[in-house]
Amino acid sequence: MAQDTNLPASELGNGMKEISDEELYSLIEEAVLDGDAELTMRLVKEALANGVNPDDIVANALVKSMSAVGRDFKNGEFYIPDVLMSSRASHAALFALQSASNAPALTKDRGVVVVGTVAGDLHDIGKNIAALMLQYQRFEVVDLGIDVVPEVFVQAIREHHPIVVGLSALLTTTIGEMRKVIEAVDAAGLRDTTKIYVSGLPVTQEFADEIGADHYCEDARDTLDYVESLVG
Ligand code: B12
Repeated sequence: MAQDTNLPASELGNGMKEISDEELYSLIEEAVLDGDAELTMRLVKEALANGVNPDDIVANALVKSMSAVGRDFKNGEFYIPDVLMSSRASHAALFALQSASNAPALTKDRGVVVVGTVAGDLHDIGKNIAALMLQYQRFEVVDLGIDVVPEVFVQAIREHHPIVVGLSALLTTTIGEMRKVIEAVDAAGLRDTTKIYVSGLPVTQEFADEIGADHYCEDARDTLDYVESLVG
């Protein structure tokens, strides 16, 4: 454990080195649930410094913690401000992962992937996790952000010639926007130039088939498998 960490000894024992990876994941998960961005960031940095694999931090701490946030929000134990605090903490973790000196993802020689959350939708945690995992596998990720209208996806395809475009939506009221993106790409004559896949909580394989998407990704791991399968 680095000396500048101000964590209570009771929380961390006598040193981070004595803490197992599992305990560390739990601490990160707890910090995200508490909405403590500073502590989350510090723990992630310490974990990286101690050689913990970034992918494992994402899978075992971040995805888990935001799923727990979702569960608590659903159960009425968390309110929007709590959710916002937790998502802020998870963003801090992603930032720490991205800026870590020992993070992989330095070369981007495997092609471009465009990602974005569709119009009307502000959810971006899942998209950011998927984007980060793709970057670790040396893909260049053009992240269009949230609330992205179809024309911006079309423009990004023209500009970046991606292998694949990943659309994200977390609301039943916004998944219809995915169809609009596919239609706009089609109308621009670009549908044959790129694959389009869809992801997010309310999205299903059936829905993906219905709107003519090339693929449905259940989670970030599935995304990697899919994109890998496209590049060979
Ligand atoms: C965090 C959150 C918020 C935060 C978002 C912060 C942010 N920066 O993202 C805030 C507070 C802003 C928010 C707002 C709202 N939310 Co909200 N939110 C959530 C919550 C709790 C967690 C979502 C999340 O981050 N999950 C964790 C990530 C890791 O999982 P994931 O997104 O599913 O992503 C995984 C896969 O889907 C996939 N994936 C996802 N996207 C992508 C993209 C690509 C390219 C790829 C490859 C993969 C991929 O990979 C990821 C990792 O495996 C969910 C509950 C839940 N159980 O999901 C509700 C939830 C999605 N929200 C909901 C609602 C209703 C709202 C609001 C309308 C609330 C309100 N009354 O204002 C607003 C809408 C705002 C808007 N216009 O978008 C509902 C949606 C219900 C529905 N049927 O539509 C949910 C399900 C909660 C609930 N049970 O009611 N929310």
